[in-house]
Amino acid sequence: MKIYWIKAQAPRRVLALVKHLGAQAEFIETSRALKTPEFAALNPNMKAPVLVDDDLVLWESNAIMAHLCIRESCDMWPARDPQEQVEVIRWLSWNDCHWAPAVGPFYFEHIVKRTFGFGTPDRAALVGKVPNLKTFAAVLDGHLRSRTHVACDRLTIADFALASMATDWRDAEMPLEAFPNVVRWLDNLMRLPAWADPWPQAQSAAA
Ligand SMILES: N[C@@H](CCC(=O)N[C@@H](CS)C(=O)NCC(=O)O)C(=O)O
Repeated sequence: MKIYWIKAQAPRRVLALVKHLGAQAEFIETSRALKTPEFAALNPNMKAPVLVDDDLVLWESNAIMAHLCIRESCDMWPARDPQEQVEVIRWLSWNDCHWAPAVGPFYFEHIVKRTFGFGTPDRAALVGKVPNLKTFAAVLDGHLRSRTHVACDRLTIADFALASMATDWRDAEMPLEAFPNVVRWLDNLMRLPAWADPWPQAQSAAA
């Protein structure tokens, strides 16, 4: 199995899960190859992550996480329970439509720019993003008031999806201090070694 990755939030979900599951994989750092025809043949979106598992070529981190759970018999994707699948899909959808767009501008200005050398954060551009972040942080905080995890009362791929940008909230200057249940949930995830340090050590690089 091969995982094509760059040091960014969507690959982070997949890399953390592979490590958490103890699955064997070759990790291919792809930042210099994303826009090549060879990589476009794997993922026409020219984005990471991509998983290659025998004949299967899979892009989209949530789908990759579900595949990994099925492959490794892990209930972080509830393959045998349709009602739990509904619950996980609800939160994956909420992430894509609401939470990721709310936290994404902060993640981009502070983390993406620093990681890829795109310049300094434009804090002024973030001022207008605060109300939307607070709106959806309040939803998540209320949900987590009586829960340790986002879905199914246990760790699922929904936790990794929702936390993939928010986990950097302090560095990214996301105003989440007023949402203690979100902070507790993010701090607890950081106690998972695979989540705290998902990045592969030895890297092969795509040309
Ligand atoms: N929805 C996709 C997002 C993929 C994506 O946007 N990947 C980013 C990193 S988080 C990327 O490859 N960016 C490089 C680029 O767009 O050039 C997923 O979850 O896999």
